[in-house]
Amino acid sequence: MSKVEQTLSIIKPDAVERNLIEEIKSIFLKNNLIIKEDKKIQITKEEAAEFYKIHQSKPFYDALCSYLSSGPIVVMVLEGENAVSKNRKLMGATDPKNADENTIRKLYGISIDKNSVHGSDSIENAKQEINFFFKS
Ligand code: IDP
Ligand code: MG
Repeated sequence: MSKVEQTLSIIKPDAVERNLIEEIKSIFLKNNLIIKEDKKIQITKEEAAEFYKIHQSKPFYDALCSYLSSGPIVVMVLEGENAVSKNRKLMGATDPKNADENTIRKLYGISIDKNSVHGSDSIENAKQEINFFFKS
């Protein structure tokens, strides 16, 4: 069963810095994900801490929040059939070393922390994350 869904994608600072915005967007478009919303912003560490609060008990939480707020990011709402799982598949594994060939993280990720993209991991989280950046 396929259905049209929305998911949140973020192009992280390492990829924005390397001018990979258009390359990454083209991967979504080629795979039938429409970019419904799109903005380039820089968030504060406090905002990053709120966004990533699900990870607050992890040893890498502080570094993760510092990193996401360290430079401009591009936040997007992607829409298409099975958008949540499709985006996760296009992104590849969290650690670029383990990511499949031709995934965004395999192509562009530098390391587990500088892994170029974020994507919502469930429909429920997608709704929350979209609302976080694009309040309706
Ligand atoms: P995901 O981005 O593939 O969904 P999560 O487990 O949700 O992965 O972790 C969120 C982010 O935290 C990852 O994208 C990565 O940048 C960072 N991260 C995850 N695990 C580690 C780690 O073991 N060390 C450093 N950073 C990590
Ligand atoms: Mg995650």
